[in-house]
Amino acid sequence: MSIDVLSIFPDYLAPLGLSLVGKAVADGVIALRVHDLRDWATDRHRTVDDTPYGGGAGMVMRPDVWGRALDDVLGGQDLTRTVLVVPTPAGVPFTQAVASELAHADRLVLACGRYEGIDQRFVDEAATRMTVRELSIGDYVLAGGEVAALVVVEAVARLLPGVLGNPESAATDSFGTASVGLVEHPQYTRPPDYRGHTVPPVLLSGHHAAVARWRRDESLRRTAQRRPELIEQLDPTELDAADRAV
Ligand code: 6GU
Repeated sequence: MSIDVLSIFPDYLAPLGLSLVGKAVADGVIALRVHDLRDWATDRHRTVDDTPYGGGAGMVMRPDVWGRALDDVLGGQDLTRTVLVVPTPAGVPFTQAVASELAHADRLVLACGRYEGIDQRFVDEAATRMTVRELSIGDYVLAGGEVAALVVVEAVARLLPGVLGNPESAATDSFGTASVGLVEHPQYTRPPDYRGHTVPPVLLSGHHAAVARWRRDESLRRTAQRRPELIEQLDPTELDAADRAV
């Protein structure tokens, strides 16, 4: 997969060179390029924004600067499997299902806005040529799209073939395919006694069915406590008798 990130703070994307995403880039699974949007400004001050039509606070990013940057980054390629991702608090919620869809693209371009956002015409014009996803990573306001871009790239990268050491962990962790709609059970490792806190005995029992049942119960209990709205959305046919007892 090829991933291009456009930002006025390209250094903000430096963490993409580390850890799981950094390894995927080093292994050639991801071709990653980070660009400075100001390279497409035309004035001496490399201006990328202007005051909002209609008045109000803040500045809006100019569509012409963004449009030139996008065209250059795309470089006249076939756009059928290209997705432009625009992080914005006004976007559709970014979920594991959206990450899975994005993982099927050949190419992602992430347009990180700052200030009051990007002129809507940039998004609307791009949408006449390619798939565009305006995405929000949660109900809070960040100063710009860069952190959201890190979130999206990492969530997508770990779904790409050959990126995770153990593909099963992508399927079993919270919101993965094997446990749709439940958060994960707690995890334990050595030592068996940490400052007086011991490990649930069933996990030391060697009884695999009992361990699986305990984990399922803990997932349900945690989900009910922390994410009651997810319990409402559960498919009742996917609950067994033991689930219903929790
Ligand atoms: Cl994608 N961008 C910004 N600026 N703030 C956000 C967000 C995105 N998602 C939640 N808050």
